[in-house]
Amino acid sequence: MSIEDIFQSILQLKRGEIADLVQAEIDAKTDVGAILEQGLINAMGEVGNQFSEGRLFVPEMLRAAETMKIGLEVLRPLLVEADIKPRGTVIVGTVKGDLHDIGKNLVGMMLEGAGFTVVDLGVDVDPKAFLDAAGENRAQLVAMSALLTTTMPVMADCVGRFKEANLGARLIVGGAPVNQDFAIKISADGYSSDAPGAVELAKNLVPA
Ligand code: B12
Repeated sequence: MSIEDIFQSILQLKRGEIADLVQAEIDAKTDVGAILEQGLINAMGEVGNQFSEGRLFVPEMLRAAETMKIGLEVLRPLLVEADIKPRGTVIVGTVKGDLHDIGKNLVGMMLEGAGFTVVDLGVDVDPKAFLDAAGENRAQLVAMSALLTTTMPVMADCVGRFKEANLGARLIVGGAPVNQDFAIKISADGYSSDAPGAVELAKNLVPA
């Protein structure tokens, strides 16, 4: 068994197999980062390519995502293994109109692993819900995810409302179509292209 088998199990939509495959790699002491990147994340990238090329459709994309999530749950204890005292509270969510949650979940897990208390608002979160949750939880940081170009403007709306409300929480953004230029343009406090980068941002913006 190998990481390639994990990659293939996602492409072949084998929901029943992936948990055992991931566990086998963990037992074999394969690097967790490699399982995550080369097995799980790369497979979703390939699913996206096949969707763009019209070789795979929404129902398959959904099953691939479900398969990936099962694999991610097996990795979860290793990703959140933390022995650090609480560092602060982060609100995470995917913005209004957007139902993609795998990247957001990964960011949440890694932030948890770094000692942050994570309040996950799920998907399709409107700016007011981000604002309310940040106030109620006295959050230091809000991490927003968007996977669709059409939902990126919601991030701008959200940043604007936070600045107006002057709550003091910092805002970071991410997701496949988001980039540094966009983050600067909307006056977000930070951007990263991946979950470890989100943790670095969080540590810098919310010092222990
Ligand atoms: C799986 C998937 C789905 C699943 C989602 C299931 C789920 N529970 O998430 C389903 C089938 C529901 C779906 C639906 C749709 N999808 Co879709 N989907 C994907 C796919 C294949 C993978 C996304 C994924 O999970 N990637 C893996 C994770 C780990 O990566 P990630 O999300 O990018 O997250 C990483 C970083 O971006 C970053 N990050 C993420 N969030 C954050 C937040 C912060 C703060 C930070 C710092 C970092 C960060 O860290 C993460 C880990 O490293 C992508 C293709 C792709 N290459 O992205 C298309 C894709 C995003 N989908 C697309 C489309 C078009 C759709 C639909 C409109 C299709 C349709 N016709 O219905 C619908 C929209 C539904 C909706 N309203 O949201 C397009 C978007 C095109 C665009 N430019 O807008 C893509 C790019 C496919 C393509 N190539 O065309 N989709």
